[in-house]
Amino acid sequence: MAGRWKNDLKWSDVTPKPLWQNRRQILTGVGAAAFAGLAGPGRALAELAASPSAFSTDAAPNTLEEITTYNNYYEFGTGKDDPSRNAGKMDTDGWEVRIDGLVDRPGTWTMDDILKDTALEDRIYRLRCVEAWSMIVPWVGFELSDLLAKVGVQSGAKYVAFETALLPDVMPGVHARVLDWPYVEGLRLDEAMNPLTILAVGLYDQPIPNQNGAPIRLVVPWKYGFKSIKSIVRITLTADQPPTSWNQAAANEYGFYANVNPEVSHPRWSQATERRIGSGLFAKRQPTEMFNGYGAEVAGLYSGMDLARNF
Ligand SMILES: Nc1nc2c(c(=O)[nH]1)N[C@H]1C(S)=C(S)[C@@H](COP(=O)(O)O)O[C@H]1N2
Ligand SMILES: [Mo]
Repeated sequence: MAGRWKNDLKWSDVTPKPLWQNRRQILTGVGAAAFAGLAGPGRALAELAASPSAFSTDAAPNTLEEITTYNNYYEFGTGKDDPSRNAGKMDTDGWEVRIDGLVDRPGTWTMDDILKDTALEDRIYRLRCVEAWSMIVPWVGFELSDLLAKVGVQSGAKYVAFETALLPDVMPGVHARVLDWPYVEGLRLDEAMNPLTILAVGLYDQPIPNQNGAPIRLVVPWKYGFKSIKSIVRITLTADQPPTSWNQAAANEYGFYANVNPEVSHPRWSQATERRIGSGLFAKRQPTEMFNGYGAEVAGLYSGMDLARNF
């Protein structure tokens, strides 16, 4: 869609900035000139043009600094600041996503293919990690259902499986057997088709930083953060429930569904409350909401299911 980017730039024209700068600075001529210098020859600076969404929370987003320095991306290390220190070496130029399985048009998609005729939206979502911390993140993305419609989901498909890139040369974390790499995740097809489920390509109106899952990652806001798989290279439509990394690592701690649920404790800690990142050392924990507060949109997906058993 023309105008997806200001100046009609293509995804491949954009270099995510090595250093994140104040947005106000970007919009001034001085800032833009400084960036053009940083971006290097032949590369242009773009700001993602996205429309607002009724699905956004009006809660104040966490700062870009918080969102990009407190991360879980175990391929780059298990420390919260490991991804921001290590993920810069991942090269996302020429990224491709293979879409296959029970689809009418299997194939390999570049980011330009994926974003062609795709309207981007701002989605300011709550993110609740299974470790009982939370953030508010202003994603830029589009509904997964838009992409699935383009590939044509066949009637036998019941689940969607996702896979993260496995790049041992730049991912120090994959040399440790914390998980069985590559990181894999999955959704039931109706969960994948829900309008809340997005593929994010941006954050704070800029291409998504590597540590947050560049160049394209899943965001499923009513589920624990580990379902929102980063740096996707493969999407497969399947008839059977696909294996998922955390469930395989510890099935008694991490279920396939992983819906945020304050009433179902993790075996080692309560999920009733959460710590909002950036709220300060002495801030009160806040109550965790069923489905992370998205029950009006998604509770119907689970009617009749025992959510304590299907955790
Ligand atoms: N490939 C991959 N995806 C991943 C993870 C990971 O380690 N590897 N961590 C998950 C977890 S536990 C969370 S809470 C979110 C964190 O996303 P953020 O760092 O953008 O806040 O990413 C999820 N996606
Ligand atoms: Mo998480």
